[in-house]
Amino acid sequence: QPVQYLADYRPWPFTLSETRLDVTLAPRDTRVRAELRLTPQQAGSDLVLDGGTELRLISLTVDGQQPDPSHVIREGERLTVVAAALPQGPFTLATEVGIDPADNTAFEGLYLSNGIFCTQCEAEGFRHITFYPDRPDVMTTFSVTIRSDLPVLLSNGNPVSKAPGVAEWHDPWPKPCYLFALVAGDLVAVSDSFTTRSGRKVALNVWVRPGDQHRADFAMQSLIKSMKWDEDVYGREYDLDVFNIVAVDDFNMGAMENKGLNIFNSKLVLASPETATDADYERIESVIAHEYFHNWTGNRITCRDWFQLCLKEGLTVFRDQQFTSDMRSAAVKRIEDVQALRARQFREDQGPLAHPPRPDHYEEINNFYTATVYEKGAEVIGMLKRLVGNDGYAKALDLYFDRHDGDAATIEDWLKVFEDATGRDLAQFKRWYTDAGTPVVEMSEDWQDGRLTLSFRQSTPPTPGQTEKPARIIPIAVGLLGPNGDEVAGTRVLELSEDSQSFDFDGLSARPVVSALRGFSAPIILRRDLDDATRAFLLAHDTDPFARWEAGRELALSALTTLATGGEAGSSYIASIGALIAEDQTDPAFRALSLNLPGEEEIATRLAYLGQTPDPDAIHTARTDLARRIASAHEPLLSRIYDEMTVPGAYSPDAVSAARRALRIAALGLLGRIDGGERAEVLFGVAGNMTERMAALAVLLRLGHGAPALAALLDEFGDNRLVMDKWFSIQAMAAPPQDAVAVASALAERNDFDWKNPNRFRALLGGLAANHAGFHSVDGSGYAFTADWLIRMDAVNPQIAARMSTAFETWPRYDEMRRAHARAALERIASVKGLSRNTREMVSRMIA
Ligand code: DPP
Ligand code: ZN
Repeated sequence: QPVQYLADYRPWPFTLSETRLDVTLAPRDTRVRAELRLTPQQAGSDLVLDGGTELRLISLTVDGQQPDPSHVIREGERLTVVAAALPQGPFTLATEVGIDPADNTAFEGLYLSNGIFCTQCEAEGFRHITFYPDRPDVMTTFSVTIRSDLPVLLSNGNPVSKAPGVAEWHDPWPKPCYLFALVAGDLVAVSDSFTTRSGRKVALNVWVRPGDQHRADFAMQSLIKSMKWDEDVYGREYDLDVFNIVAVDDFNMGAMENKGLNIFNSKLVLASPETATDADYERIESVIAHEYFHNWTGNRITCRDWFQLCLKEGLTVFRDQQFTSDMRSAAVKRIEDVQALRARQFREDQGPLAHPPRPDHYEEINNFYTATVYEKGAEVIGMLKRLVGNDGYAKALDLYFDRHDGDAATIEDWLKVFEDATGRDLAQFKRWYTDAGTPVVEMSEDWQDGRLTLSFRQSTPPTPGQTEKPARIIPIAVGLLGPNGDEVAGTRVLELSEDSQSFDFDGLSARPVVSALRGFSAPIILRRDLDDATRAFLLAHDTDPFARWEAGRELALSALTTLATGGEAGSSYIASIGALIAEDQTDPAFRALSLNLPGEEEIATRLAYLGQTPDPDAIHTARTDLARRIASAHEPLLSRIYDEMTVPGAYSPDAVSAARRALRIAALGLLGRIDGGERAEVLFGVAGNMTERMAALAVLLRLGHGAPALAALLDEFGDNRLVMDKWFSIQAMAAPPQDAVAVASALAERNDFDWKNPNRFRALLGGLAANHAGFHSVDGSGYAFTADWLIRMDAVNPQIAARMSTAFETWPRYDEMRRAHARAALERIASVKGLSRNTREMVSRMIA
């Protein structure tokens, strides 16, 4: 199956009304007996099931009879029972297979993670458990029997019975097999309950390894908040008697929304003040919510096929973003989301891996769990909401849940509910789903006789396989500020639909300053000619928090790009940022976000976008110098902030406390440029929380004197996987660029570099990739090191290798020398015999 096309979709020619599984667990020889109740829908159809080549077929019967062996054909990842061997009416197919979970290093299907049996079936993992129609549009009820001596045996749905050595589960909600889950192990639960608004009492459990219970409370509280929020905001109630969450150490993704039995990467469940940072807590809260919200957007309404992945993921990300905005600060959340979108999705859109939120072809679906499908998918929904208004959105969502509950739906279905609920034609809007690339919108202003005219031109650069980019619907939220900084016109949403368009604002007594793209109203690049003085004015006065932050960001970026290309700049930014952080009334989190300079990757992206070749070393130097100048210019102020922004009392991960710590460590990072690391050294020793300790450690590592702090952490947390992941990653990330590859190589030699664990591998390789000037070392050593490890990982876990290969996705924008090294590294990967389909697809797209 080389390339799959959306256009080739055909319904499955059978219906499946029931699935019964009976699983006898053993590390090397697990037996899976499956009974599928099938009815042919088209006479003469062969029954074609998916099944990994490693499945050992032990028996197969149709209505209890063994078919003639010539009627059962195994070919690649397929098993076919030819039509001649099948009844015309309903029948039962029964199979038994043997599998080897202990040998499953790809962590897809049923595998062992530190003695815990667990599963991961999205997207196509169920075929590694048994022969099955492994496609999301085949939905049915599951009854599962698990046989094992392990104490805790879990599956989807509600428990039916439990006796020593055997447990039965029944899931009454029809579901596709990618939502199947099974867990068995020596686990303990942190338990609570939630009563839904219609009075159903739901037992809640977060299952962890014995000894980790005290790190699971925050996850439980996050779950309870999510359940309440989905009732209050979307009117969605939970629909089973139990909701189980299990934390496992080896997990390819962050977490998985299996019906009633979510399985999580332990780093997104376990948290205590000594081990987790504020960012970890915020992420745990949002991912717990995300997976819970999938119960309606993903599980009750699923996807017809994997091309529609953004139907559930874009919507569920949008919902978890709304949730976090309600739990914390909406303004800060929006800025964080935009930063993440630019760092990951804009980067993707500008390079060889660009694809639309709904792709129309793929080789390996696991390569499409991307920032474009997820985060851009969420942005597209944010635009829809802006265009139809809050009431229109609420009506459309109610209609979506009414109309499609129990369905495997498409993006067309999704857009149709908006059209039907609001009367709006969304044919042109649909391009956001089908077209790749980030639109560039140029805005210009004309001022005459009290009338301001804003003119816009939109264009989208070509992306692989898509050269023509017709105009899209783009909502641009605009407000006007008077010369004294007061808002003279509140936010108005201008709707672009053509290549060029103008809008007038009349009756103005003086020329206003335009605050544009408020709230980041569309995922575009807005270009406008603004001088530093106007940006500084917006940074001082804009009433829209995003636009205000953006003005500061633009000031910083324009200084940094100038500095990185040999010019002189920065004084305007330094002055403005000093004024902003001195505003004691302004949210510390906002001040922290404004004070943190754009990263080196972001500067490189901006330079590339301006048509220049980024020089990673010059970028690093420019950023370091500007940070030092800011610190020198504002030392007393930063020092006062550092001293004042302490948080009294016991650690709490709430937004207000986290905001103070964020501003404090932003100040620390700058002061560390001029105080020789004195403050960081003290803080590392006295801080009672991981947020401040990691920030202090980063300062020390950048200065090249992190050794004592690293030794202290190792001593204290050497047996805590999650802390050790941070220990690995921060060293690679914060090392001075010229040392980064050597640091990473030395870390890779350690016995505790348990590289087959996805978190540990990502910590080291991802840490190096995040060290921009280190990874892009001009001698090619960063590329070569990464390629060596991708090749090694590919043989063990193709999903992780393919995902991490995106470290290379920006290679075409660098200079000739670096390009030659990067290409050589990619070609070396491509030449590996037996390279996985996953990595092969990624590498060939990148060197196409
Ligand atoms: N578990 C992944 C997520 O929730 C894939 N569905 O996004
Ligand atoms: Zn999701």
